[in-house]
Amino acid sequence: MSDPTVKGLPPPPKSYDGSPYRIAIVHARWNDAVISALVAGTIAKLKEQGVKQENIVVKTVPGSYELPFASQKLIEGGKTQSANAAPSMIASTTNLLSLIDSSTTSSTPAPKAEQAAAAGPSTRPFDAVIAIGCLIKGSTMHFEYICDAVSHGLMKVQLDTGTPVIFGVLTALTDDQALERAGIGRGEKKGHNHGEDWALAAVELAAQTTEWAKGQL
Ligand code: DLZ
Repeated sequence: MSDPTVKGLPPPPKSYDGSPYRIAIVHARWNDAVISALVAGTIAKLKEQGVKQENIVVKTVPGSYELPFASQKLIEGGKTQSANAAPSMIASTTNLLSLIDSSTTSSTPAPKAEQAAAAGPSTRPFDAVIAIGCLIKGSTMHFEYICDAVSHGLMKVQLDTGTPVIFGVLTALTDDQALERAGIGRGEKKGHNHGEDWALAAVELAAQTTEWAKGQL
């Protein structure tokens, strides 16, 4: 009999507020039922941790083999977008300062649209990427090659870019193993949605690497 105290992700030593962070999800489309459940579980848990809907960017690729390349390109794209947005950020800061200034001479509050624009989607680089796929073993060596390439590829991307990449790839021997790890098992045992764990890991890594980058150890 399995010991329930041995397996699974225990809670982190402290809780993390996900509200400042921008997270990318890139998912394969192979094995859609499993993937859809995993992506939904991931997004729900990210939001529960405080990550804003507008700061969750979701992209798709055909299969898991494409995940490392897509993760790398998304991370680069996020950095480029952030650099391009910098001049308009300065402009909007100036606008906000002028609003503060005018508030000393007038009691009129800032217009709602301007407040909303200031609180719009973040253009900061991605704080973490969650790569989601589902590989199910068939009768050839295809599964072994792809599992190996994807796991090594995703590790390389996070080490090369300095952005955490969460390994959200199920490597299942049977359909039922995959379904149970997405929380949609066919029997009475529905299993557990691992997307929730990947969301928690993304927020934890985003928070910690942000602190460490500032020398807050
Ligand atoms: C080709 C293939 C096969 C057989 N099985 C899966 C799978 O179980 N899960 C998955 O995510 N992708 C699979 N693929 C597609 C490959 O990952 C990849 O998209 C193609 O080989 C094109 O590069």
